[in-house]
Amino acid sequence: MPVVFVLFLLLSGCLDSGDDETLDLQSPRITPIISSQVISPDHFTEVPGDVSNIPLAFQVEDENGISEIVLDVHNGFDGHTHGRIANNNFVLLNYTHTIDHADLEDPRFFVSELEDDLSIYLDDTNPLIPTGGLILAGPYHFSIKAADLDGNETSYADNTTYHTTLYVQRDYAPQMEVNMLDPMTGTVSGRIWRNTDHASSSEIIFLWIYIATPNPSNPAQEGDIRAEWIWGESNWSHQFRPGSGADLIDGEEIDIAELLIGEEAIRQMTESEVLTIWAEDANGNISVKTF
Ligand SMILES: [Ca+2]
Repeated sequence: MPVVFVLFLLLSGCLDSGDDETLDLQSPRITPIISSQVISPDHFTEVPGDVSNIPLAFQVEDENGISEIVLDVHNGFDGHTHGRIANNNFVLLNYTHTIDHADLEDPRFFVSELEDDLSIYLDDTNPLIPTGGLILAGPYHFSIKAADLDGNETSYADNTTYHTTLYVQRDYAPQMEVNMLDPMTGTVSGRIWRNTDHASSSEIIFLWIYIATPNPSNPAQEGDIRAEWIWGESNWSHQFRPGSGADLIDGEEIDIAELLIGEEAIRQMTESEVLTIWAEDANGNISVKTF
């Protein structure tokens, strides 16, 4: 037998003989439930205006036992508000829920299926939303973290914490539709408008339109932006773009074709790129849709 191979056997024998096999360095694994390809809510979920709760479906496993699972939603508007939106009934959506070790039937395995009704409520069923309060539409960060009994925690850095952005749309926030998007001819048509049927709507004050390649492997970001346009002035500061741009002519009804006519960046759009529209109103709502 070659010397190197003997050494290998001796070394692996040594490793196996200690207490090492009981040492758990692995954080809990957060995965989709068996019957599904994805965790719910999925990456970049757009929550329609008439939906009042976001169903959760995921499972968590750890061989040495789960100590806790923490679910969290907080705003991803990326900044602070100006004083001008402080005097209305709108509140930021907040949600937090902790599942403790003591709550677990099986300490090594937790599963929440859609029918279990573990949901994020978007109305005052959620104790963090005051009675009669309206949540601000906008991008929110959602995360599922977990820790095991040995203190190993999931992390954002290696994506073992599940995290994504949810785009919560509301009927009182800016509305938008794109009827045609044709890179061949460089044509975009559609509209962005204030929903005057809703008493809590307000005028549109800011528009950010961008062309980007979505990056699902980096769910914290909106993708790699190739071209962008800005009109009006935002209520929210943002890390990656200016807070104001060219004058916004109309806060009630905006023709997208007029805004983007002749833009070469539309003609250059590839199969993997998308057009995203981010519209804000005077109350602080943000509507984001991707086409
Ligand atoms: Ca573990």
